[in-house]
Amino acid sequence: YVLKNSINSYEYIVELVGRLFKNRGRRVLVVDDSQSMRAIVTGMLNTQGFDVLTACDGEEALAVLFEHKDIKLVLLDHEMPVMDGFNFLLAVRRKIAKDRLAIIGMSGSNNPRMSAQFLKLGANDFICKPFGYEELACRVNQNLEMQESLESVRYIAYHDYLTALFNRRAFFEQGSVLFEAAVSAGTPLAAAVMDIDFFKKINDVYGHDGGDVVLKHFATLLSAHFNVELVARVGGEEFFILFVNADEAYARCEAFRVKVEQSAAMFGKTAVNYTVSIGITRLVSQSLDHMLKLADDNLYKAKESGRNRIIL
Ligand code: GH3
Ligand code: MG
Ligand code: MG
Ligand code: MG
Ligand code: MG
Repeated sequence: YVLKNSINSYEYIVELVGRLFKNRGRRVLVVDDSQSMRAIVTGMLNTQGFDVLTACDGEEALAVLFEHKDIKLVLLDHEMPVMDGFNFLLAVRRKIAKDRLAIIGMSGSNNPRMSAQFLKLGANDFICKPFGYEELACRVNQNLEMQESLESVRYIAYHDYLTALFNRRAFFEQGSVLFEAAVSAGTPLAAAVMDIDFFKKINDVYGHDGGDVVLKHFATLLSAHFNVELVARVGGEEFFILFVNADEAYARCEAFRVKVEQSAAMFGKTAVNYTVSIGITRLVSQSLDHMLKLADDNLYKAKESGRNRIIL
């Protein structure tokens, strides 16, 4: 009898335990002027494992939101003193887009346009008061899952799969911002293009997997060495670096070139030695693209004159 009647609650408990683990550390903000509403919603969300913060009007909510950058979702009442839900939405959406922070409007108003107004002002979803535990849990979890899918798509779009470095798209999007800033401030930038020497030979000797190990090894050295510069893998064994401090570029690249020369990638038990050639330019020319073209010309000269060297 007990077994037969506990199947539903057993499934419920399994689901809940899963949620508790999944939601641990996920931060949600509940904004409502009613103390009892805040308590009810907080209780429901705590059961789901969420870390819940509260605010009793829009202005307080803005302060909480900008203090806690890890808030992923806001449950937002409409009528509140000081700043209502609509004005909170207007203020937040000027700074944080829909795909970075989920906002779910809540209202018990009988105005039939309430939900549409919330959505038009930038809410991701709407829930009608009074609501039950199940609907709240479904909407909150669904909106968070959507945010997390977007986050992983964003990550994939801007990173190289093999090395986890930024890719070409990330380099040019972020690099253009730095380039424009340097042009308007009149400060010189430097750009470097790096290319592993005789990489085809590494592939020939150790196979494609051996080549991949070298690429990962190189990427690890690169991100450890150039930890403040913008670094990206832009092609097979080609990498771009953008220096905001142009004066340091040559010395930092030379130290890196030596580091690459003196360390080896481990392919199984085999130490694979390799070197890198580097072309640098420190002009601010008409575009970032053009700067990299000039750096690439220097890379070509570095290759021509014997490899494992830098041309500035
Ligand atoms: P150089 O010193 O002139 O740069 O000679 P190189 O052999 O490095 O020249 P090249 O740029 O022609 O060779 C690059 C090779 O990199 C060709 C390509 O098969 C290989 N490659 C490109 N992407 C990958 C990758 O993701 N993994 C591996 N293992 N090889 C790759
Ligand atoms: Mg209210
Ligand atoms: Mg080449
Ligand atoms: Mg090469
Ligand atoms: Mg190449």
